[in-house]
Amino acid sequence: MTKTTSKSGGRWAKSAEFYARALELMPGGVSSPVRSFKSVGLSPVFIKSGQGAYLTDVDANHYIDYVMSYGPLICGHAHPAVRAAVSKQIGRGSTFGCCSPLEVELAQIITTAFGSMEMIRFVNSGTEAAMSAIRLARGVTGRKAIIKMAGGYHGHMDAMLVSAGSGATTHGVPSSPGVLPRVAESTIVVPFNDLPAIEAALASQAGDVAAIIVEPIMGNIGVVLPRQDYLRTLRDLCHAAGALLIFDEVMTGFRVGYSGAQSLYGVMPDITCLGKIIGGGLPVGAYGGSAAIMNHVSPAGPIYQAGTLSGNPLAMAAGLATLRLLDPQEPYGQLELLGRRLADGLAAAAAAQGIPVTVARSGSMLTLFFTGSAPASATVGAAHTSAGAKSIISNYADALMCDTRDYARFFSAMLEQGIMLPPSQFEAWFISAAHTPDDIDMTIEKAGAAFVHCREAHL
Ligand code: KE4
Repeated sequence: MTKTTSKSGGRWAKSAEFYARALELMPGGVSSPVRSFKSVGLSPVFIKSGQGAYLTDVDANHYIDYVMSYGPLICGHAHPAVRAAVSKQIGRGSTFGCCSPLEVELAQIITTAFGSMEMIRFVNSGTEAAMSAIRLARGVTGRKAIIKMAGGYHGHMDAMLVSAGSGATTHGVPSSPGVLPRVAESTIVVPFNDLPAIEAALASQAGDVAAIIVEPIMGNIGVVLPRQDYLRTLRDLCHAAGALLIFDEVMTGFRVGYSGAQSLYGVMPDITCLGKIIGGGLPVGAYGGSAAIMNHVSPAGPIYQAGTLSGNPLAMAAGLATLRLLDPQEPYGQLELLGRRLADGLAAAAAAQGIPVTVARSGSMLTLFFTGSAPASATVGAAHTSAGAKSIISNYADALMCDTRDYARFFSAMLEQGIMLPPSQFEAWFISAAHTPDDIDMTIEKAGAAFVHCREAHL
């Protein structure tokens, strides 16, 4: 179990028992790798329940939660409206293998919120959304190559589990065993926020690029914001090369604003991927775009994609209940205030201990980067910085220079104090509408103690 646990005896005893059993039954004892706490050198905590902004684990430890299931729960755990909608629907059945009115209702809300999406297809995960969007782009353009960002995460489909190849703008190489080199070689990996790299990659593929796929605000290397005009120029370069622009807004959709990052930055993609919030905590993904593009998808067109539980009424009910709690103004105004309060408080608490950090944020998603060893070369972005912070993280290479040991120390010290953070430097923290200013202030206070712990580790 965790080092902390061995020190404090049985505080996480039941989690340890569950983990021992889980290790016998599931690879790494988990259903998704990040939950293993491996990146922070600890053993995982097993959660019994969530309520609003709070979690309770199987040992009755309570936490203020900033994981929030990695984004879906913008209104908090077990929201009454979601519980009522799911309870009502489950009594009528969860899935029919037939069309249901709820998928039409949810499609209406989403395509109204996202003006670039005239039509939408529901799937069951963000991975499926990205996988289907890439197949669609290739089918529509008749082209092969896909350009993605280093550190960009679009789910676990083979073509996206690719690292940059030897030549910066040539064929990718598999980043996981089991991905065939010939699949990886059609994926070109370039740094985020680097327009010359995009130009070179497009030129190197001589008209064979089907699409560029990008998280418009990166969230899977930690939160990394696009430089001014980056997205606009990226779109123009993409279209000049005859390629489609795919925005993966699985994390940012309905998160950074009611109409996602594309509205925030005023740049409309050809295809958008969504997930997380649109399912309200149940498994829902989606991809969408113009009718001209989407009508290539079966059965309207020849590009095949299907799913037994796609659009199932139970998940649609959870998604509808959640999106009906949102509008273009709220809870985004409240979340901006809470996000700014937390980011500023973290930066100030770190500065008080002389710990170099950068807090990058967009609304209610943020990352506290421990920049003690990050390059001074990284350019300035729109982020909260603490005194002594050497840089603003602008791409994956910068993020990889961060001090993951300090993050692990900080994570452990916060967990001990009842604050649940994502167990990796390279993830985003999420604030929900259920978090209160008191929760934020308590988190900042506990972060102060955790930064002392980090400072003492350097003495
Ligand atoms: P899922 O297949 O996990 O529903 O979505 C994949 C995905 C696609 N695109 C973006 C931008 C994403 O952030 C994700 C999933 N995000 C991770 C969090 N870093 C999910 C957490 C996990 O893998 O357990």
